[in-house]
Amino acid sequence: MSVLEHTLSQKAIDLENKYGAHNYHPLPVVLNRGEGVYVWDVDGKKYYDFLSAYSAVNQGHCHPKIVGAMVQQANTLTLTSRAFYNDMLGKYEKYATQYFGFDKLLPMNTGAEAVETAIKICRKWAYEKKGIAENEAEIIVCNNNFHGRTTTIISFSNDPVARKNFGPYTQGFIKIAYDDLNALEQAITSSKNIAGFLVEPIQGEAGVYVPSEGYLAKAKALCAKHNVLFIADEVQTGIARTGKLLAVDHEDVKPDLLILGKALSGGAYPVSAVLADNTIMDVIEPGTHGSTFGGNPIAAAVAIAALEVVKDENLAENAARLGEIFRSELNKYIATSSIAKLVRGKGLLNAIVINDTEESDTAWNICLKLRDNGLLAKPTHGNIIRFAPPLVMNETQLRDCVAIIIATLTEFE
Ligand code: IF1
Repeated sequence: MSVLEHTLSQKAIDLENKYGAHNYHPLPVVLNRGEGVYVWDVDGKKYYDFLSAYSAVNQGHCHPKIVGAMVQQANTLTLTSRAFYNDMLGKYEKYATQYFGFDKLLPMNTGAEAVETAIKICRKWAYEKKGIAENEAEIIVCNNNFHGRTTTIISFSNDPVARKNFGPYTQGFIKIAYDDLNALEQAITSSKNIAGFLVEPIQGEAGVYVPSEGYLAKAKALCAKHNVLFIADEVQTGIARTGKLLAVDHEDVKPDLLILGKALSGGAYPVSAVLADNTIMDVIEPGTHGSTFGGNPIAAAVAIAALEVVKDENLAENAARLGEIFRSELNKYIATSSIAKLVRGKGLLNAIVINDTEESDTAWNICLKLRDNGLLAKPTHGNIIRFAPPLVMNETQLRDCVAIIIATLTEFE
């Protein structure tokens, strides 16, 4: 890197270090442009984006249809609050509820807000419809979950870094092992106060853990049998990422509460939502929940465009097909590799487990080398690297990326 290049990038990094809270440790690359599957840094170097902003940019960076909808609405009406009606929210709610097959949608902004909203709806349903004694509702969650960073959500996290010194913690959650139906049945039958089961159809941050075939369907059946709400957090796995519109679609499961975020806007704007049928959503009445920006006209316009792109460009089918190629090609390499232990995932949500300890910096160093070789990815935990490109990638680009990944890993053999 030349002195000038170093200066441009370093200047940006120094500004963040000096004026920004240090709540992240980004890979040292400073981006200033994105288009489709590519991003560029301030020195003009081009990269394949293999993180997609944690699966928010499924439709590709700066998709013209999504940006066009955002700009047009931004020049018309940006925000009314829900104190008044606007002409975009109802259109979006109709489009999205029919798109996903639910009666109603509650619009929010971030994934964590949508998860918090689902928890509130589940609890209110438990007291007003299931008849659980007030303040006694319990929601079952899985170990190694990631559902966001609010105080209630980290209250049921088992990640010490995400939890430490943020107490006192919110009560009313029971933790069980992921992908363990016996543990779920035991927890559901352990008490009459069980209101819901909140689960990621694939555990993303934990390291892209795909549960056993049938887990989601059997978990939903257990919930239905015991009048417990099945709450699917599809913030990361939804919107075509895993090769179906929703990850639960792989098992034909309809959640009682569906949580969406990230790529619901194609990464152009914070848009999240909770969807449910009337028997559940009708516990929400005026004054019981809300948000200044939730359901704003720009969010509505952007989400409609983002969802249209998913269908128009067959992104789920593309993710399924390219994901098979990705795992197949990497498995050929892994068969004789000393550095890569395994690849796992579904559609274009994948991860490679590196043959080193969680504490090692090998995965980080591999990501630095991937960066130098023109591909951006980042470890989830210690020795696991997540690979999640935009779903608009074509086969030629994917095979180019596989070649870059294998060539880079080979340098660490
Ligand atoms: C970070 C990863 C983490 C999510 C699921 C809700 C949310 C997320 C399944 C909250 C957010 C983001 C948050 C970001 C890094 C990234 C992430 F798994 F995607 F990689 F952290 F685990 N449910 N995931 O994955 O949505 O409030 O962020 O809009 O916090 O570091 P949000």
